[in-house]
Amino acid sequence: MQHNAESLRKIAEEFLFEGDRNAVGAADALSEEYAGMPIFRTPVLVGISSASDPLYRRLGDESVIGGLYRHPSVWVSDAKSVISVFLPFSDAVCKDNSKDINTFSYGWMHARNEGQNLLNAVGIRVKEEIESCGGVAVIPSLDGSFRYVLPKTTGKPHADSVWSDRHAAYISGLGTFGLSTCLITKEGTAGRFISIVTDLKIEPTPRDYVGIYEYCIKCGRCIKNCPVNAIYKTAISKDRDIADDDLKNISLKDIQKCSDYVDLSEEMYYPRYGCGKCQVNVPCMNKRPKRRS
Ligand code: B12
Ligand code: SF4
Ligand code: SF4
Repeated sequence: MQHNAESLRKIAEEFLFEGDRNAVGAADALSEEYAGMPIFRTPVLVGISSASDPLYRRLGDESVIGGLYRHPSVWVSDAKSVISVFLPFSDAVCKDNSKDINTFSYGWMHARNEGQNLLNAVGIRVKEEIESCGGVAVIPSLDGSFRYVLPKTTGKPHADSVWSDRHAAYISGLGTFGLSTCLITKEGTAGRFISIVTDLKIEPTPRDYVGIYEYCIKCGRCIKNCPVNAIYKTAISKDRDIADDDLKNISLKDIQKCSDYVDLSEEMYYPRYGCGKCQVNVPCMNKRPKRRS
């Protein structure tokens, strides 16, 4: 079968909503009221990019991701396409995390942890579909060699990783970054991404944007929401490739502060963790935000 973005999207969506897979199990629930809470909502988004898109070469620049990053052709020799999948969080998850900025949300932590397991299963379902069509497929984030490093270790202002699912989503036409550095899709920013690299040729999804921060309306709500002020207005380092128009308003993040805060949630709720206040109660939470005219 010759797949395209829509056929893969349907496979992912059907799998996600089969039976009661998309709900927090009673045995896992941090408290009774979370049992049965839906984790994701429709529609699942799927974008495709060509593995030979020149942007994939750019990601290795120190100012974009850095030296750890591996090109799609390192993950799959003769890679032809990258499939990017976005699962938006349910209204219940977003509502729960919107209730109190200074408290870790059980609903969000379930979405981070049980949601990630479900996202992995969706990724594996897509990978198996590709394999059943004779393709080779690799999910970088599930590969044993996946790793990332943070400023504390490197002294660099941002994280470096062997693969970034957000950058793959950007190249695959799913959306652009925001001031929080989170990726904003047409279904918003609250949700999770996974990517599958394959040697099957699949028609790429056109990008309806040029700038890397084009969907962000620079309202600053994510900055206000962050409990540890990890997102702030600052001077832009000149080596970062940001459109002139964005330079006036842009904010960057203190990733280390964020990471330390997420670690605190883990100390309190191990094995679960997560914060995500920058992704809720914001105009880009569940849709592409509109600029006021
Ligand atoms: C390492 C990591 C972290 C680290 C560092 C985060 C970071 N911003 O890098 C820590 C622990 C702090 C963290 C925190 C969180 N994370 Co995290 N994390 C990751 C991970 C594993 C890798 C991220 C990575 O590669 N960063 C690399 C750096 C370079 O990325 P960057 O700084 O954003 O990149 C900028 C530059 O490249 C710049 N740029 C400059 N020039 C150019 C040129 C071009 C062409 C381009 C494209 C870009 C560009 O633009 C980017 C945006 O400013 C991914 C999963 C994955 N495998 O991808 C999840 C991921 C990014 N995390 C996610 C989430 C949800 C969170 C949290 C909300 C925690 C939670 N779950 O409760 C917070 C949010 C923090 C935030 N505001 O970003 C989601 C993001 C979803 C989204 N909508 O964006 C991801 C994608 C996980 C997933 N599977 O969905 N995370
Ligand atoms: S909250 Fe506003 S400034 Fe922050 S990423 Fe969303 S649209 Fe951009
Ligand atoms: S995840 Fe929490 S700590 Fe990290 S940037 Fe977002 S709001 Fe701030």
